[in-house]
Amino acid sequence: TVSIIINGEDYQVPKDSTILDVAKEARIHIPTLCHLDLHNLKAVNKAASCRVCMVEVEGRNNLAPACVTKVTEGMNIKTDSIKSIKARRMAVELLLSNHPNECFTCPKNLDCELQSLAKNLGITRIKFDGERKEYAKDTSSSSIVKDPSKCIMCRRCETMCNDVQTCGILSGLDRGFDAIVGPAFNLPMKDTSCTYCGQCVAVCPTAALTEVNATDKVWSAIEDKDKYVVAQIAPAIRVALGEEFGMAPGTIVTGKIATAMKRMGFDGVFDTDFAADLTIMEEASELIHRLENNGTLPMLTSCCPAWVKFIEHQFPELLDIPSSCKSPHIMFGAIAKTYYAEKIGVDPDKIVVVSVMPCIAKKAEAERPELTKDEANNVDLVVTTREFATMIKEAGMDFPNLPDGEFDKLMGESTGASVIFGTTGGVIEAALRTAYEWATGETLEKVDFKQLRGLDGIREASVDLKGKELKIGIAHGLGNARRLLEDIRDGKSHYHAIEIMACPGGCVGGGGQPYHHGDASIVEARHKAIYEEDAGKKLRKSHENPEIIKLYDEFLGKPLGHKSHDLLHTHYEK
Ligand code: HC1
Ligand code: SF4
Repeated sequence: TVSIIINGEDYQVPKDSTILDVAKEARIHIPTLCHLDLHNLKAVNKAASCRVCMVEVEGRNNLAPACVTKVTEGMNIKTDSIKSIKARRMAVELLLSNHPNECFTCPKNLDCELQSLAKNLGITRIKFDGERKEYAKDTSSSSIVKDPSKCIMCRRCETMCNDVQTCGILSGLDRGFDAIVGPAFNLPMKDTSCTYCGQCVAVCPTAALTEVNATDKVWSAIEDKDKYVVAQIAPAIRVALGEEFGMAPGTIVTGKIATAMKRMGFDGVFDTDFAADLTIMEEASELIHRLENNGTLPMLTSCCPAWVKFIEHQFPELLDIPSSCKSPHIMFGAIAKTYYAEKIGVDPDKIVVVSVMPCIAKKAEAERPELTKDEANNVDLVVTTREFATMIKEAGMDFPNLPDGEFDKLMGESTGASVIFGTTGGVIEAALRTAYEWATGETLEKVDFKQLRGLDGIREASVDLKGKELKIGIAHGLGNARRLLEDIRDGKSHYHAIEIMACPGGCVGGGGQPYHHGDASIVEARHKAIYEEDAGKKLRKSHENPEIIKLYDEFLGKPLGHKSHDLLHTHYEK
């Protein structure tokens, strides 16, 4: 350790720490902007470009950026001197002088870190009134809008895309006043290998990167009396949406969501969890089929669209290993426009399926040619958790005080197995709960496969299927996925089944979830809540869902049968 003084008080702190780290530990607030510490993901943004965290160090002429300056023995630091406060304000005023002046209509209004910093530093006018750089927005993709005029060169997106996701899409372009972050040659996002995971959006402090907003389209569909609009919510929404209304991370709000959707005017209010149970019926059957018939192994889960795009771009030679199952929300759309349409006697062309997802990639997924080749698209519109929260606010609902409602019949029932889809390891655990019973013919008494759980980036476990060992691999975050895929490509993988989710934490950490500003404890709280919701469910295994049993009895026949093949499976080609 070393002895230092901060704001007149003595501290013993670990050698090699930064001033910012030790200040945090001492509960001394130093404002930051570009700084992003994702220690749980082993990534730190060290750009030190914003000059907001400047502090005074005795004996030095210049102020020091606290985020990258290491403490040394005897260092005497002042974080709150007039000189450092003035320097911070100057740094932010300079940023604002080259930033569009449109907070009212900005998608990040009240969620913007630059905006709140300006407020907290007491900035009430912009001193420097020079030329502002303006760039065209990139609206080429169905998932992400890039608005370089709002880029403050913090490089957080770059750290996320390159160091965590290993996709290498975003980097600094040009220099000085013209500098922005973007894809090489400033290509439109749709012409890059971007997976639309949205992790760059999740960490962008301003609105330089945001999701494509579909809320107006959803309201118009609801307003259109000719349309029959059904909504579904993803597993991970129920443990995160409350945050948008001041509720603690991990608060379970499933019932309130059902009520909110009904009050918004949706004709049918459903749960993607129903479709996750359906996915397990097909995916567990596919796994057993591959195991028993010398099929391609390992089998990889395929419900995460960013991960599917990643394998298409980065490992096209491995495209035969993901499961052929469509993702749950897409399966939901297919069943809503066939079975459900038939049951309620509505023309499928009139049905509009809206997915509420924690994910930005789901927007582009819903437009994939493989999934839209039928006359009716499987899913018509996708909004993120954040967009859905905005809709609830627009409708003036007091969300935390809404009564609990229920999802509608036919596609609203779900089991604990489907809930855990929302976090890393959950899909494979759900598949095992069913595959175990089908492969062994025995009842699985203990449904909690604790060995598959946790938040380590890569995990492995082996499960005994009555004498047959099943080896499971799990990765979340695309950098971790890359490591498992490299092993498969090089013939070094020993797994039978692998679950991959593109976002750190799985869907609970999705790019469309309430902003967590890099705070790992928020994703952790959502992760815990998912298992809590699972434990509280009466039914815990997908094949026990009575609405799923009815769906097979009355419509689909059997898993991997003809109808399933047509409606629920696909084939991805680059
Ligand atoms: Fe997910 Fe899925 S779990 S992909 O992570 O398989 O987005 O929540 O909806 O489709 O069910 C996301 C979550 C979600 C699908 C399911
Ligand atoms: Fe990179 Fe994901 Fe952002 Fe695309 S969406 S630029 S892959 S972080």
